[in-house]
Amino acid sequence: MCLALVPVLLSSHVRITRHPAEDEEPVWSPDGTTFAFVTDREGGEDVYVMNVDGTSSTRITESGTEWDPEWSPAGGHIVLRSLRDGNDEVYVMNADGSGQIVLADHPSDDYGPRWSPDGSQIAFVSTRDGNEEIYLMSHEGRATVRLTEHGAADSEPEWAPDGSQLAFVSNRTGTHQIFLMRADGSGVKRLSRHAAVTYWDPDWSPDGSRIAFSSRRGGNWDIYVMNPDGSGERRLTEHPAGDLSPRWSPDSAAISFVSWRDGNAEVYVTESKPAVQEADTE
Ligand SMILES: [Ca+2]
Ligand SMILES: [Ca+2]
Ligand SMILES: [Ca+2]
Ligand SMILES: [Ca+2]
Repeated sequence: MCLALVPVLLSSHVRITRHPAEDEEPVWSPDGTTFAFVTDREGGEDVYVMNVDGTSSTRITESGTEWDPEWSPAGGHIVLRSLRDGNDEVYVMNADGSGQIVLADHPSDDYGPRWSPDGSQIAFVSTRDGNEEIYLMSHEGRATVRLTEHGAADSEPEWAPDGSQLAFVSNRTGTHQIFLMRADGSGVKRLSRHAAVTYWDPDWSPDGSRIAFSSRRGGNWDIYVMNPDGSGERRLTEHPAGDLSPRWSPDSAAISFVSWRDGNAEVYVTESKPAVQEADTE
């Protein structure tokens, strides 16, 4: 693999949380004022909301086994992964934590929910057919259909902003790579171009112009962006600590992420300016 490194000015990173607990999985609310995130500040992992400057954090779940928060496109609801029933289920609740309802209710593990841009469907991951596959259900938890059918692990679904395609992660070619498929599961093609490295956490910018992701290269996780055709990878973080979980701001101008650079997991925000351009060739 040939990486042509062209150093330019690294983008600035602003630290949002300052707490000895593990603060992870920040997701911007659609109006850009609030993060939902996961933290173990009070014991187990629960979902909290806070202002985007890190103030006024409020716990909205209570089981201590909650992950994968995701806002509804209209902002009134949060869908998440919960282990409260003994296996992973997808739950939905009002954004203040009230009205919690199970959606994907199955003895298998069900997790990773991502709401479709029009609000009508939720993509999620389930092991109900023997290995990790990606499914769609209605936003009310009905009419579940399977999108992937492959013996490899298929996870991390992420909608294109126009709802026509989903990006996802699969290790069907040996390493974890980012793939694209149509919203009916057809037309699967590999998007990421460096077969020897690990890709994770795809997140499509709301303006459709780029896909952010995390990637482990040389043993180090960093945040990257690429064009929606897989070209033009650019690295946004350059730190030996783990940098993961990128999420675009609603205006596509900034990316939140998690880093362990200050000794425990904290939430940071970076501008999305390119830091290092890498060649597309392997
Ligand atoms: Ca922390
Ligand atoms: Ca389940
Ligand atoms: Ca599979
Ligand atoms: Ca790093």
